[in-house]
Amino acid sequence: MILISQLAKNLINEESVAIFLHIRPDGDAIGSGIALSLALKLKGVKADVYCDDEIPLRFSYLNAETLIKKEIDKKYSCYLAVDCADLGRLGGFSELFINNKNTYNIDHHISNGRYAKYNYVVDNASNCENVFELIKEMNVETDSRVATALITGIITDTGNLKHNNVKAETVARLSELVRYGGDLHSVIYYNFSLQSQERALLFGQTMSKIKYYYDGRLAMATVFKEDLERTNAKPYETEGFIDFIMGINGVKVGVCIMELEKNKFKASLRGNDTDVNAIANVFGGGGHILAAGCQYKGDYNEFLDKLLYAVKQHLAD
Ligand SMILES: [Mn+2]
Repeated sequence: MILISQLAKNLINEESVAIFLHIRPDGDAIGSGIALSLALKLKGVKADVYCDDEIPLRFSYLNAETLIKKEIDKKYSCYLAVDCADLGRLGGFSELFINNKNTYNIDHHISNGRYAKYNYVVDNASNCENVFELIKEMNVETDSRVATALITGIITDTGNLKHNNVKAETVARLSELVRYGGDLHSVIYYNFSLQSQERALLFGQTMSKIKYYYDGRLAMATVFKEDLERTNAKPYETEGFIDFIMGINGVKVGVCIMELEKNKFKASLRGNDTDVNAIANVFGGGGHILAAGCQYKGDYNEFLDKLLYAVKQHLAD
């Protein structure tokens, strides 16, 4: 792994940096990308942010829809992925990334595939914390825009500080960022309070159909495409559903399944004293010990059976 001091040195000596976010971009990817691009610009390095997916509207307080582009039409001296555990998650940009020699990977997922020339992977609660440390190493004075972007990753990847990935350092960095003028209130309001009527409807319907297994230690909810169509909610609006499930008394493993297309599913897994990374591994997925994800191609009931079996193998008493 590249040392953070070397990483900072390398990046400020680059002429231009193309920063890539994973598909289905979340607050940590968006915050990492925007903060790093702003900091690089303050150092006189050209930097742009790209994502092969829609940027959720709620991130407009970061001006994300303007700052993040979908099409790339120029060359850069290096290519950098943030918050992205595996290259496939760059979507249509994966190939461009593979075909370039000067690549960087800044991430916090333990399952990260170290797919770049320079890999910087540290298991902090959010990748924005890694980016914050890097920005300090680059000797950039963090301004309020950078601070708000970084707060976004910390707050969203910790589920509004509710997950037990929060460490003293996480809170210390958050405090530092608020002192730099970061807008904590907006971050929490736009990510955890504000929702559309459509999302509220989908939330209610989904939670009314939660299924419990193994004496309530496993709770599972599923959002079918038909549910999205009926309620008019957007796929990304299911974010946060899993956190609600984890608050149910007695739940050790929470699963939220989304039907992506016919016979193709995505599952988000959360654990409470249970290694859900190991469960996701069974299906070729991964993430963190207590928060992971995977995909499955095939019949829904077949997926359910296999998932129930895999969970049973790892479930804590
Ligand atoms: Mn993240």
